[in-house]
Amino acid sequence: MSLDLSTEAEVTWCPGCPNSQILVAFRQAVEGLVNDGKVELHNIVAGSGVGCHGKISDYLDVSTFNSLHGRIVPTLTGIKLANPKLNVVGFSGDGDSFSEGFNHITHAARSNSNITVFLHNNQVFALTTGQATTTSPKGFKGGTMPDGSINEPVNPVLIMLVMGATFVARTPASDIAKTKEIMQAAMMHKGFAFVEIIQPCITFFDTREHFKNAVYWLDAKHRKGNIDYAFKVARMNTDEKVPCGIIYQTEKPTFEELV
Ligand SMILES: Cc1ncc(C[n+]2csc(CCOP(=O)(O)OP(=O)(O)O)c2C)c(N)n1
Ligand SMILES: [Mg+2]
Repeated sequence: MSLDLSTEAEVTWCPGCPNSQILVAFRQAVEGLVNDGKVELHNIVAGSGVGCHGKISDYLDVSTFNSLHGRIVPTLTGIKLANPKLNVVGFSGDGDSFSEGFNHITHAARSNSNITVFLHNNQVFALTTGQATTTSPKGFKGGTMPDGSINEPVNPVLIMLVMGATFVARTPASDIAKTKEIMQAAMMHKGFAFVEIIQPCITFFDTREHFKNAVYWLDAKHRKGNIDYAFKVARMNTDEKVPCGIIYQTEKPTFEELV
């Protein structure tokens, strides 16, 4: 059965923004899971943070919530704790969860809250017109740092592994079919699922060419629960090659079960 998950809200992302590809992938992911009987539509909650990415909740005809900047993750944890039947997913930005909300995402991973976080990593504060976030590369030039950012970037995949996330993946927004599959796997995972989505900002930090050439897919047979392999993948220099796919998956009791 085809599900129409669109809304009447006008899509105001820049024409060509990969956020639209993430939106399509998620709609397809939900449609597939609902049609396969794996999740009921009324049990899906899709929250978002503040930033361009955050508009996604306006374009999804499911139960949604738009949080304060950096606060989507604890909001989702609260929703899941109040009603564990819900399938709770959040859309966050690199600024949202690795700058303002860094403390929240790390602790949600540590406690293995049974939620899913999709990180729209465009390596920039896009909505506020192009300042450096924690994931911007050293030397990144923006309005507030015309001579280039002086800090080393953080690596979201590595941080999530260190903090104990039980599902960690990376996918490029440009590959809608693969992103959909990974979203479905993340939403079906029991425990904290984190997906870094490479989402070049075509207006303030256009990295499309780099990622088009650098992305490659991991061989799935190595991944299951192999933390040494996952750390090796996470530490790879993404200036050269960008490994994508499910990097790590394991099982642990969830925060909600333990509470
Ligand atoms: C506490 C707080 N600090 C700063 C802001 C201003 N602000 C709004 S959106 C935004 C940028 C968001 O960047 P990111 O999370 O990477 O999302 P993107 O726009 O790149 O999708 C900022 C800094 C705010 N709304 N609240
Ligand atoms: Mg951003």
